Amino acid sequence: MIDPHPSSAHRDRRRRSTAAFAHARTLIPGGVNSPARAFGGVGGEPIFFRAAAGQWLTDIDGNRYLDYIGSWGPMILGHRHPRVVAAIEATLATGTSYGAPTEAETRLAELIVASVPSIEKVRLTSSGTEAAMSAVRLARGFTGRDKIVKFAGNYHGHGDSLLVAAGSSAATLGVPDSPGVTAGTARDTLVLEYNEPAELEDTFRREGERIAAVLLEPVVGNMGLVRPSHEFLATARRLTHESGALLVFDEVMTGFRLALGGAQEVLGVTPDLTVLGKIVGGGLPLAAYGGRADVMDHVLPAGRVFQAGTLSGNPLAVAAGTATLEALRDDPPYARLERHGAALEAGFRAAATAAGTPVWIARVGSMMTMFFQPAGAAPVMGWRTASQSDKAGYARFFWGMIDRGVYLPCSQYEALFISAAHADADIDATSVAARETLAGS
Ligand code: KE4
Repeated sequence: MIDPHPSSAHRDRRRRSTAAFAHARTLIPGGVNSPARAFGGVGGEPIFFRAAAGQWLTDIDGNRYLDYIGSWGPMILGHRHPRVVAAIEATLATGTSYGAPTEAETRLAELIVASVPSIEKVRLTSSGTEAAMSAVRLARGFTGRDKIVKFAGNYHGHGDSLLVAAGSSAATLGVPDSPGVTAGTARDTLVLEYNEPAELEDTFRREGERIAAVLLEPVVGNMGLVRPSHEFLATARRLTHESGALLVFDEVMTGFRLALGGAQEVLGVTPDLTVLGKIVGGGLPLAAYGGRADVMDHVLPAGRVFQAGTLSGNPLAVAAGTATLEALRDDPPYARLERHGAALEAGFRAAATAAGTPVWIARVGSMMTMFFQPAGAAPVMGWRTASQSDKAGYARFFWGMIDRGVYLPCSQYEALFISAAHADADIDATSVAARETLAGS
């Protein structure tokens, strides 16, 4: 646990959050419904919120913050976008859940297929975990093989076979392998170092005919932001193709974020299956997995690979996701997000340089991480280097920015997200806050 760094001013301005957290802990494990919110990576106590609009969050003490997590990615349009609110309200007027098919689900499927060329058929689920877990089961069912290759620092939700050397909150909490994941389960998951093509080659030499799939984040957000090398992705694509294994892109975070077609559009690499979440649900519980029709047609009831869900394709979530994707299609924000991303990167870099703070900044579009690294450290290209970050240094930065009204990810091992609602003035103010924070730390 990082030592708490909140200033006394912080504690005084968030008395209601402190009380709310104490009460929540008596009823909810750790006081939160997801460990990523527990502030384990930055110390201190989580802040409780009561409202959001556009790029702004308001906590239960009435403090306002510029929001750079956007619900960990979904809120690319900003909070309470009029098209999304209107779509949810209109759906509310006719019903919220049927447990039966609706035409709205087919319309969302059409939008996903039109946006992501590698997806010919798609199945909706209620969370990214469910979608990733199902894609793994499908890859095993389609190939008849058992082994899955994943990469340290990549997080694919909390399905047992994927909670092995996970990134995201598991890494932040220093618990790479969770209790409860059996040795038998973990045995079929091979965990390699990201951006190490030679290691992947060697693994396929030894295990190729037993590997069902290679699963990866095509741009990693869950160890902080790490870009793939072209050689790494090309090697993964070649080896899976040659061996009959499937290449699965986990685009829960990057899907519709880096482009309408996700990271695969930006990087020009076509996977066999894609896992989607976050933005595709517009902030409501909805995720998806899809890809080659000849693979997807193995999913029950078209095929024999079981997957189901009471609230899969829930009308409210489908309405929010559809409105979000239509807004992204009709008025693509990606040039604006790139401009703001570049400006924020320049602002953070200038602040670190002025303060003499050694950092490594990685960014793709509106996703960015400033790694607090030892002076002269190697570029952060995988978990081996990401995990060397100065977590206490990041924690001091996080709390200094909180005190200046900027809400960054509460972990060095997460990416920040800029929304289409952020204005030039917000980006400038955030850069000034970073300069003041690093100068004072
Ligand atoms: P969910 O089950 O949380 O909807 O999705 C799991 C998941 C799968 N794949 C990727 C690439 C992801 O980033 C995630 C979830 N991301 C974390 C934050 N990095 C969600 C935050 C949380 O767990 O509370």
